[in-house]
Amino acid sequence: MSEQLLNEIAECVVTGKNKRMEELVPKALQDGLTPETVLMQGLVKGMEVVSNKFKGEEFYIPQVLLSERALNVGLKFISEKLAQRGFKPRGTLVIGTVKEDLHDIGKNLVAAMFRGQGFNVVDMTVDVKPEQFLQAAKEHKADVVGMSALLTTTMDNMRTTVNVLKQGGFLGRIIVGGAPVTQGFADQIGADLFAEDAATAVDKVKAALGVA
Ligand code: B12
Repeated sequence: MSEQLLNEIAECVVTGKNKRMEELVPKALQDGLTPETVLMQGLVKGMEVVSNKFKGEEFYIPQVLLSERALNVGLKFISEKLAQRGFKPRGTLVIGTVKEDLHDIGKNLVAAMFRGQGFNVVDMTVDVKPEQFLQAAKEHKADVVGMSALLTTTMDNMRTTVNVLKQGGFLGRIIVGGAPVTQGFADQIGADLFAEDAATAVDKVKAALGVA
C-alpha cells in the first residue's frame, strides 16, 4: 500500500502534477510514512527519472520546469519536518548566478536537480557578488559552491569568485556552468568541476563527494 503511494508521488514529480502532490504527500505522512521515506523513495526517485529522461533527451526544459514545481510542492510539506528530525542531506550546495548576470533559468534547473536528489540547496539568486558567495558558503558550511554565467562579459566574475572563495579559506568543491562556460575555462580559473547540464552536474558532484 505505502509502496504504491510512494510510486504515485514519484510519478507526480515525473508528470508535474501539483494538485495530486498536495493530496498525496500529506496522506503519506498521515499514514505514518516518515518524511525521509517520502523524500528518498518518492520525490528523489521521481527526480532521478526526470534527470535520466533529460539526459536522454526524452525530456526538455519545459518538462523539467514542471517537475521542479511539483517537487517543490512536495518538499513544502516535508522540509521543516526533515530539519526538525535532523535529517542529513547528501550535501549542501550554495548556488547563484554571478555578479552582473541576471539569467536564472539554467541555475534554477541545476538547483532543482540537486534539491530533487536530497541535497540542501541555498539559492543566492542572481547578481551574486564574490563576497556574498564566500559568506554564504561559510554560514551554511557548504560542501559545494555552484556558479552560473550566461554572458561572456560576466564569465570573468567566476574567476574573481573562485579567487575570493579560495583566499577566504573555502575548502569545498567549486562547480561552474552556463552556456558560454567550458571545461577549458573551468580549468583556467581553478574551478574543480564543470558540467554542461543540470543532470550531469549532480552526477559529478555526487562522485566528487563520494555520496551514492
Ligand atoms: C532567456 C534569456 C534572457 C532573459 C533571462 C531571463 C531569466 N530569468 O533568466 C532576459 C531577457 C532577462 C535576458 C537578458 C539579457 N540577455 Co539574455 N538570453 C536569454 C536566452 C534566450 C536563453 C537563456 C536560457 O535561459 N537558456 C535555457 C537554460 C536552461 O540554459 P542555460 O542557462 O544554458 O543552462 C543550462 C546549462 O548551461 C547548465 N547550467 C546553467 N547554469 C549552471 C550552473 C552550474 C553550476 C552548472 C554545473 C551548470 C549550469 O545547466 C542548464 C541546463 O541543464 C539566451 C540565448 C541562449 N540560447 O542561451 C540569451 C543570451 C544569454 N542573452 C544574451 C544577452 C546579450 C542578454 C542581455 C545583455 C541583453 C540586453 N542587451 O539587455 C541581457 C543581460 C541581462 C543581464 N545583466 O544578465 C546573449 C549573451 C551573449 C554573450 N555571448 O554574452 C544570449 C546568448 C543571446 C544572444 N544570442 O545574443 N536574457
